[in-house]
Amino acid sequence: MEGVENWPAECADRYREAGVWRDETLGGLLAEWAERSGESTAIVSGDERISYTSLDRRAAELATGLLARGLRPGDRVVVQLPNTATFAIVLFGLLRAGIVPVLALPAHRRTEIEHFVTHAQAVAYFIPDHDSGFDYRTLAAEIPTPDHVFVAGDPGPYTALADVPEPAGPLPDIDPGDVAVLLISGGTTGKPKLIPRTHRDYAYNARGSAEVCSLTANDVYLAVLPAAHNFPLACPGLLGTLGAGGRVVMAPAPSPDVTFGLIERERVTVTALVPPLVRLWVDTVEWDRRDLSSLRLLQVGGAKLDTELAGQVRPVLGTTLQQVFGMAEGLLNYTRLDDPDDLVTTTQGRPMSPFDEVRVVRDGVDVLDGGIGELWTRGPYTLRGYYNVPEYNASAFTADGFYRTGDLVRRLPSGHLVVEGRVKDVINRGGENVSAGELEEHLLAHPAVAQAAVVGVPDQTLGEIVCAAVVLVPDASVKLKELKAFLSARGLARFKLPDRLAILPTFPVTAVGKIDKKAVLSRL
Ligand code: OOB
Repeated sequence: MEGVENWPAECADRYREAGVWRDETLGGLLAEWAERSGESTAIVSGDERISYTSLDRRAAELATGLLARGLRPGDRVVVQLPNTATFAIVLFGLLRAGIVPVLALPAHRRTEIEHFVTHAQAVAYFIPDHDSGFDYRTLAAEIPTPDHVFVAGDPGPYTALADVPEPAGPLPDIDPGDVAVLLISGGTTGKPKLIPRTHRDYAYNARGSAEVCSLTANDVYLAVLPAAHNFPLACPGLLGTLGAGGRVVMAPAPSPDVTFGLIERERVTVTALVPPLVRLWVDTVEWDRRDLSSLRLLQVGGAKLDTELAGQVRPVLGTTLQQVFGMAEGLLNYTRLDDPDDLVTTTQGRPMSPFDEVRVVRDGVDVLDGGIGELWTRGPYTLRGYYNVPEYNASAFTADGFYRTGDLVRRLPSGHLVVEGRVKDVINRGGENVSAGELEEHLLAHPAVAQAAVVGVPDQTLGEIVCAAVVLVPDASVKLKELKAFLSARGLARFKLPDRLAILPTFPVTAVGKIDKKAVLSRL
């Protein structure tokens, strides 16, 4: 595929010899899993239960049908489907046909979808008729229309997805080094970028993650976050669970009223959440009596989990916590199941693979363990360049292939990383730099504060001033003066104290449920 930067040959050889890269494609793996697991249930979605055999057959039939309609291997399409069995069938159908999905999230709207369609020159768009009260056909009508719009459900003026499958016929040979999917970057600056993930690197991503989580055929994974996001898709998520022979349950919404019922009914053993959802689950368990005792592992990632909330996971939810510091670009860090509690509650884990190379860099030089710097990384499942943006890639990657993550981290002697914020998330208050991440942590230590987001607000005199936006715990109250005294008592420098306090009822969140700082700023 054009616009994709490959790993240099010597790296490829090394990864292949070590067996981390194998001669496998994601579509081919499904066929192997179907041979192994046959009639066991692969996917549960509402009342539907789909076996491995049936998932494999339906993927092959969809692939055949798409090729018969003129789609070609290497074509790009945009997929925007909620957590349903259809998501899995469409994904594997495309993988089988060698058609590359841009995995959009259900919350994306015209600006993002239009960008994906034009940037990837997509020839098709896959949507539900409606979901969570939104009619996706109206969105299809607003974008430069690709050749095909396939609709799960009532197609309106478009093509019903149900009409596409044909009896399975010959399918193309696919190279394990070909791009399998284009993931969306979670980046907060500019338009989202597209991340090429190859069959073999993504297969390793899922397999390595399943190993770290000790997944077996007895595991039941609940997809709570949108399945198109890397975390629930392959860390180990849907792909890792199917690889282990387990069962994936699709949650139509992340709220406890939906998910707790599914955990009880399906005896769910593993799931993954972003921190704001952990807060909601912990608060709900206090009065909700549904049985969550089957849950053995709760993965939390996507944004920093504060230590106090981390400490509540085992006592309140009755399950082992795993912190996951990952990125759609590749590198995954996990706390291990046998790590001591203090590492699990206070760090964001260590790299998944012995082949992950990690540098912590400040002003161009590597800092010693314990110092804070920007995380640079390369490895067998970390991209070498975003799709088709050569100018951007020139600054996002070093000449020798390290991806500059933009995350500020501290590395402990054990190799565990602590995320300290984002390189650019610094407020310049009249020439003094205030790290948003640092101040947020201190704010969260205040008993009245449930969630905190520190943002810079334009100011005539200082350029920028520090605004602490907070969501309070129920029935609590706090004043700016009191917060400042509290922060001073914690030994914080005077220039770092917030100039403004904004109390919000809830925080706006991104498509995957992280606190959306840009949107917070616009609400002040
Ligand atoms: C995951 O992926 P993305 O691509 O949506 O976002 C990646 C960024 C990271 O660069 C970092 O800034 C932040 O999200 N992040 C965390 C974190 N996990 C991700 N910041 C602090 N603590 C954490 N535990 O968010 C993602 C992908 C795979 C697995 C898990 C998360």
